[in-house]
Amino acid sequence: IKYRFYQKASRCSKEFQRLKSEHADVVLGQVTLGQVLTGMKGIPLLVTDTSKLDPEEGIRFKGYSIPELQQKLPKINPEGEPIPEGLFYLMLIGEIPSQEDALNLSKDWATRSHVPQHVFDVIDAMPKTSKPMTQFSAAIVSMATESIFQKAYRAGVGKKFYWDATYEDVMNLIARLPRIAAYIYRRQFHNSDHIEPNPRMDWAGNLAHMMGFDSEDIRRLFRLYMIIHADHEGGNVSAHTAHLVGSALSNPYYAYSAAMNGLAGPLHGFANQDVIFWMFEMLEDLDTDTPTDEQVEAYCKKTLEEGRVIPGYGHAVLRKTDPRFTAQQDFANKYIKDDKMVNLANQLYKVVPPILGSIGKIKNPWPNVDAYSGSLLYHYGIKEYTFYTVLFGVSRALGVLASLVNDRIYGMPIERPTSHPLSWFLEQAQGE
Ligand code: CMX
Repeated sequence: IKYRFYQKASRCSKEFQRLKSEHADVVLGQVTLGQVLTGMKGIPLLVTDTSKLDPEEGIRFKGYSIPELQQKLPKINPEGEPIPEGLFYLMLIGEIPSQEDALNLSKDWATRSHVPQHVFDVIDAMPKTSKPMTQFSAAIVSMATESIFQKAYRAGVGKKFYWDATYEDVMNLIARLPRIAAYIYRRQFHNSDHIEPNPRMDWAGNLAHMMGFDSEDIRRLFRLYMIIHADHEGGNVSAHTAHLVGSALSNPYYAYSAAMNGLAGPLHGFANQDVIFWMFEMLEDLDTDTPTDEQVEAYCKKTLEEGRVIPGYGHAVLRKTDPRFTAQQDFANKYIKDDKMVNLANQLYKVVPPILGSIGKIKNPWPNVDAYSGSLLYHYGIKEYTFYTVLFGVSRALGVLASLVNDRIYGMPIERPTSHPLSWFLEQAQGE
């Protein structure tokens, strides 16, 4: 896989360098003050090859939509969902892998999955009251002791070989994340009764196994979950953070730990757990498990009046229902007959968009990925929702870290946009 990646990516790397040297003056568009003041939305600033987000259609990974991936990527169980190894291969190399390619990747990650003892010691040293994402981020950064990139850099390895050491770090890091996540879960919620990995299992199946879930149902859910959360082009907070930190040639452990600190924010990956928390809060407040649409509507309005956001709804880029939401809803329709939280997630999909749409300022009243994931996890018995964002973090590594290897093989420079004081922007506005 490394050789195949090198063959493909070195061609792109030449194109990157050619664009830089021959076409640097090409104008890509205009930047408005509005874009600067609303989070730099829509400015084409980043080169990311793993996936592209269309506002109307949603995410495509190397050109493939989620339903296409569900059809084309290799599966272990023909009735189940594809294994995420196949998606990583696709994002890294740009081709749908064969069954053998995906299984070889699974084996490769299994051989790399040993987590050094000091990482567990770091987790164990933290109070149990520390949030799972705090433990996850700390565990990842503590693993920087293992960085092959850092050692290679210190040894003076040439720039054109940076990608190779980055690739090794990235593969090791991805391989170890399930063990770290499961360790945090079992420590926090199962009295540190840890479960050893099964080296014969696939990456997502093994994560479920180490968390204590061995049913085919959960493996199927985890494989779907790990695929749909894996990447969302380059500008989202976690992906952009890893790219930015990596651009300083900080090692992949530093870069990914930083990305996880961004993912932990309530406007980003924390919504994964915030949604279910808010849904339970609603049921408790309404004192019923089966609220009417009117009750749900009134509760949503109350949330908004309190100045809070409706978690799981809205998006910085999307302008339609997130296909990642739809993939999960289809999954629930297929496998879950009647479930309190799944029913409520469906009911919210009916009630929330008209309310948000009527406010006017909200650009996208439709649900995002986080509006459904918690209900599915909860249904299958993973009820400890303070942990959910860690699962998001395991998955997000696939896209973000594949991009980090690209960054280094393309020879991307340190990122350094320009800033100005507010007075400068006022002057620009007055000078119009
Ligand atoms: N509930 C209430 N208000 C919302 C809202 C929601 N779900 N979505 C957007 N708004 C508000 C914004 O807070 C903003 O208000 P102000 O002008 O008062 O600051 C206004 O509507 C305009 O926002 P926008 O341009 O439509 O959306 P942004 O790009 O600024 O924000 C997002 C996008 C996702 C942060 C926002 O929709 C949100 O807060 N959603 C709820 C949290 C959530 O689900 N996050 C997960 C996103 C997916 C992910 O990364 O995992």
